[in-house]
Amino acid sequence: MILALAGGVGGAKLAVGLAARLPPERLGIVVNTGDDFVHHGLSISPDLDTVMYWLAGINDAGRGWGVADETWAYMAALRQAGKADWFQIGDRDLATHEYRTRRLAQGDTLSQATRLLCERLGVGHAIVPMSDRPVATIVHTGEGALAFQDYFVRRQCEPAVTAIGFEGVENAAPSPGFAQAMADPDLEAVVICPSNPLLSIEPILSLPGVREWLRHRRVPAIAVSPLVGGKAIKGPAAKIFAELGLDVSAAGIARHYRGLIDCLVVDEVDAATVPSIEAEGMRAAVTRTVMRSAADRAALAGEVLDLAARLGAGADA
Ligand code: FO1
Repeated sequence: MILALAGGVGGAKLAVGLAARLPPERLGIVVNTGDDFVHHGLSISPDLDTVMYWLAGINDAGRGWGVADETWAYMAALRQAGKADWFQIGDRDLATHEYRTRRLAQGDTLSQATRLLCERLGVGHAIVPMSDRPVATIVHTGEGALAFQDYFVRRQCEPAVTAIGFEGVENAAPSPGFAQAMADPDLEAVVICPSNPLLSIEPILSLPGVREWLRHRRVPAIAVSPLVGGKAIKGPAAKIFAELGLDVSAAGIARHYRGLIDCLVVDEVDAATVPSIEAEGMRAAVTRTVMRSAADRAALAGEVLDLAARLGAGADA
């Protein structure tokens, strides 16, 4: 069993590659829920939906989030009614939020609602929320504390970040699916997807017990760097690293994950950073990490799985 930790688009792409390589019983994908919020009365879980739409093959590849061939009648109606329209909810996407909201109101957990949504879309691989309890990412900025989507979408990540917090995390717990995967005797490896380490992966690692478990696990843990040549493929990772005074490079990612992983996978353009990654007490693997096509996604997943098998066997990676 391979346990993947994922956030938004970068996570979804590697998850798709892993799902192409592994049958459902050999893959569990734990997804960040720190971005979740209630908007127009709808329970919205952007990262869960991004991973789900990508695995279902109905994602909008251009935007990264939402559904392909979307229509926008609901947004037009909201606008006409003078309601907030800064967060784009397509008509097809609305059906997901409506169903999740209804199931949660009926007493389902987020894990149960997610499983039903995945079933509806024919997604066979397990996508599980990091927790069934609410955790809200709060972005502290020069303009004050902002709720995650206020920072990310409404303010377009413009305010300079001074700190990031996860409201409710100390009272949350890993979801049953996540807890089960961590305790699974058949667990073979942990893969940290190339998602934003501070916004997407950190909420997962901040759940009670998770960081300690990762530190003491007996199976290999591999992360794929989301930075290529000091830039993020998508999103504000590089900008936030710089604002927080962190090293905006693959070596900076290695420092961030120090003690938690055995190996960092970096892109070919970052080959020169290998010694500085190894100086953080981990291995480095160099390959093409930019995933533009299904073939790229499966190739990177294959490399990561081979690496995990070699590390698990105790061989030189
Ligand atoms: N991201 C945007 O930049 N603008 C949007 O209007 C927007 C709408 C949206 C609707 C549903 C959904 O599942 C995701 C959506 N996202 C949007 C993406 C999302 O807010 C962020 O990408 C993630 O939270 C960060 O991983």
